[in-house]
Amino acid sequence: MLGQARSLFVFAFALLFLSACQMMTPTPVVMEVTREVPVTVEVPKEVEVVVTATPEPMMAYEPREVMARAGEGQDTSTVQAFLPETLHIRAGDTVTWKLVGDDLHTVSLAGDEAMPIIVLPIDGADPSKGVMFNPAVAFPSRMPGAPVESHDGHTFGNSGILSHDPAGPDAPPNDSFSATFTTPGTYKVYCLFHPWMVATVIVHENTYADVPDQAAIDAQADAELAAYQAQIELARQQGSQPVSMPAADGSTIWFVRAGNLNALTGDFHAQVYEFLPKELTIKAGDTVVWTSAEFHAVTFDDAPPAPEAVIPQPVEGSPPLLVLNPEVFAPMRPSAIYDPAQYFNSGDIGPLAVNGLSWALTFSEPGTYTYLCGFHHEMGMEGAIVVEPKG
Ligand SMILES: [Cu+2]
Repeated sequence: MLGQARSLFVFAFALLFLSACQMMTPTPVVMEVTREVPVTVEVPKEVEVVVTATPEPMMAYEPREVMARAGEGQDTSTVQAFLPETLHIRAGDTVTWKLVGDDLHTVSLAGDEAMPIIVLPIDGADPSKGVMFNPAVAFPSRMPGAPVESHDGHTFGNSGILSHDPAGPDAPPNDSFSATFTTPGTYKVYCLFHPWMVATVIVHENTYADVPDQAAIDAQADAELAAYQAQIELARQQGSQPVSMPAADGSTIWFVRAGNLNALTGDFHAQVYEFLPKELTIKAGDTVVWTSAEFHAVTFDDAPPAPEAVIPQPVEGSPPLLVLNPEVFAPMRPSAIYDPAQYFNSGDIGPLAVNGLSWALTFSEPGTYTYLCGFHHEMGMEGAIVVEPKG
């Protein structure tokens, strides 16, 4: 979701990363314990002999840092999953999730309170005055330079919006999130943008021997990725053929998928961020209906470049407000018949959207009309409708 807004976060994160983030890993603790055990030996007479036994030194558990992935897939191939989906670690271990794919995600740990909602009114109460990303969602819970957060299930922890782009002129990108799991138990890790993107961290006692090493974790992640990539190829094939039905007036109604996922399984983890078919040839008078598999928009932009999805609004002394641009998020349909001289936009359509699951437009004039997804065009989500003369 919102791949388009990536460059804006450069500005947004600049304030948070004025000093370079220092990654603080826990110092391994090695304790040598010598125990003096008094042993009383019975000997004749009143002589008492005390023998001091020195057992093997006990090695305390050495905490590890293991790496996992948040999201995978390049360009329009999108894997919305934490890889591996399940991690076995020991209490005291630190997990670092690194953003690998091109889409935006968060790595978020639930605390005792409900997770923050994604979007808030700028004004506090009145959404008609504009909405923004909730700062609790958009920005990291850990301040730059602060130690890695410990998580025991009671405190909210959040990466903020992960992005490959640098957070500022001299700052690294906010592209990973680490947490130290202190207490045995089972913990869930969420992406606040993609509700189906959930990982499970099973934290064993620190004496537990059978946890996978990094090589085994990577192999598991690669195997899960390969399965998702196979689903992406299948979804792409399923969406490549145009689908149509005759309309009552003799014209044709065409269906284009905005984004696609495996139609048989409906699995949201593997998605194609494309219009399928990408280019569709129709006749003048025909209607195109777009349906969405996720969070996409159909945007015919009369005055390129396309508007930014998020407009940072500076705030003195704190991170900017990340205002959602209504030009991209809200529907805009000046007429039922397409007019190249005007801006048409479906707003967000699909299962995560508030504007409905589909959006339609009728084309009356021959020509080639390109369009894009207002949220994902930077990832390559663009299409074209070729309108041929009738008859
Ligand atoms: Cu999209």
